[in-house]
Amino acid sequence: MKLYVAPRAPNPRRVRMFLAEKGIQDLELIDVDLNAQAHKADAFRRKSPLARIPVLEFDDGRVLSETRAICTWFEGHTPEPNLMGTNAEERAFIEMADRRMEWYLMLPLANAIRHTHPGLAPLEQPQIAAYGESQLPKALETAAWLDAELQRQPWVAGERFTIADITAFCALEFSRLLRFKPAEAGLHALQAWRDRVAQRPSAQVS
Ligand SMILES: N[C@@H](CCC(=O)N[C@@H](CS)C(=O)NCC(=O)O)C(=O)O
Repeated sequence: MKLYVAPRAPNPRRVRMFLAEKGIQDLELIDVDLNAQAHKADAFRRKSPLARIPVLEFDDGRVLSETRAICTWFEGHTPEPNLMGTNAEERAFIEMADRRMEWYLMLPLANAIRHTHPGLAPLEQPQIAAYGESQLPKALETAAWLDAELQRQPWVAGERFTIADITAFCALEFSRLLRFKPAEAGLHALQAWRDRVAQRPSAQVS
């Protein structure tokens, strides 16, 4: 199996962190040079028609993209440690938490960066600075809500570490490009949670 990734890109990082949590190492990692637009070349579009990574390519030629779908595949084939829920009840609540992190934290943060940071200009054309600036307060609103959640519970989805923590962590790490630090915004529970996740061996992948 081959996993197409790019250093510092948050979605490939989510998959790599998920794999590290599960101790899965038996797959080939292939770096895609996003700045050089390698993901938009015809050869790569045959694997990922919407020119996005991460992409998982099976030995039989099938290709799976979308971070959550890739994680679902690995969760099914390597169930322990469980990161996505052990029964329908838990799966639904963890998915809710994960999608909240994806849509209301990662997406506005990513758009804030993509539309304002010169390093992201090759990927985001046109860059619309005003749009990027409008996204940061939306991400901060979610971050403030999450801070309150983390004052009541240790992890994003509740009592244990799950895929939702991985999504939130990768989003926050990417936001360091904006020099965003939760503690400086008064979000101390979020900062403490971030620092705890950063101690995990899986957080070392980038
Ligand atoms: N919904 C997709 C998002 C994938 C995505 O946007 N990946 C970024 C890297 S983090 C990418 O491929 N960007 C290429 C581009 O913007 O042209 C997922 O969950 O995997």
